[in-house]
Amino acid sequence: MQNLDSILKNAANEINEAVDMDKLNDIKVRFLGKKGELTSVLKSMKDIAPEDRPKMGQMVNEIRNQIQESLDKKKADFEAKILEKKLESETIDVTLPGKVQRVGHLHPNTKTLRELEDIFVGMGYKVVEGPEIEFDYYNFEALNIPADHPAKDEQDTFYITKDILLRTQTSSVQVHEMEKGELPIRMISPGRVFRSDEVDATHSPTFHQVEGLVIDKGITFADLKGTLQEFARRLFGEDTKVKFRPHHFQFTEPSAEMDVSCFKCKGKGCRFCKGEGWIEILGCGVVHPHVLEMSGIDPEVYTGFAFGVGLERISLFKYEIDDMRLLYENDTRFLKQF
Ligand code: 2NL
Repeated sequence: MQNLDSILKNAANEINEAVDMDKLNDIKVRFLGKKGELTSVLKSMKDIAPEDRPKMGQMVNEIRNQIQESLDKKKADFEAKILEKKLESETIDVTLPGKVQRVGHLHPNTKTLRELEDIFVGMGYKVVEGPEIEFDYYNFEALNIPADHPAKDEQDTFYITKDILLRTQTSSVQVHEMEKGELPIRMISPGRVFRSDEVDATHSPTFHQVEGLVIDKGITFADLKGTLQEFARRLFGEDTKVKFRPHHFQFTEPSAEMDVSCFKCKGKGCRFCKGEGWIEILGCGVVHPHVLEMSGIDPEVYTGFAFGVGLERISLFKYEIDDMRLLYENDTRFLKQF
């Protein structure tokens, strides 16, 4: 019994002085483990008088429980201290200024494109895309611009081989659509086009176009005027006026350029329209019968109109930007304004 008493005292002392979890575990093994001091007391029961054995067993159990309790308590102390340290080192200063989550937005060109698409989809047109690399045939020949025609010079482009080039207009997409022979056609074809141009405020070797094409029985220049006038009103506002000036394109006859009244000055003349009151925004015309014929459409049965808009040109005008290069430089200090 004296032995038990000293075991309890020793254990209590050691637990009290333990400095970490490892030490505690060590103590547990030494006092309570299979080869520990208490177990060896139990093993020596055979030397004790049989009538004292139950009492002895009970005491050993009590001491085991007491030691276990002290160990648990010390362990809880350690855990509390560890947590306290962690909380101290990981404190969050809720008064610090927050990090601003910057949200981007669409590029002005993308906004303009979506607006154009919405307008024409609303009028029943479908949006069709096609390859940027094309055969000379689809870019020029099928649009009434034969080899060695001087009109080809105006649209000088980048050639990959003699017959394969970077498209100068998205009309090529419309030629593919006409060749399918599914009529009527009501489509727009937005996309990137290429020209061998020097960079300046209004030119770039690559820009974007949206071309439109309608082919059906009985389509006339009146349909073209009505459609494009409605387009201009939806894009620039109800009171926008339009003006058609005669022009020449190889692929349309007759052809015209359409001006819109300057939405800034309402036609009075300002910096944007260079005092003109009008701004040129697209080229258009009645599809040339030979163009229909080449794609397998009978010009005696079907007629159509077509137009081409430079996307950047519209963006510059709508967002009052005076240099096209600003749209390509991707300087967010500039772009975030729109
Ligand atoms: C411009 C304006 C235009 C067309 C594009 C076209 C397409 C087919 C048939 C006939 Cl498939 N025309 N597109 C028509 C008139 C003008 O673009 O300034 N182009 C150089």
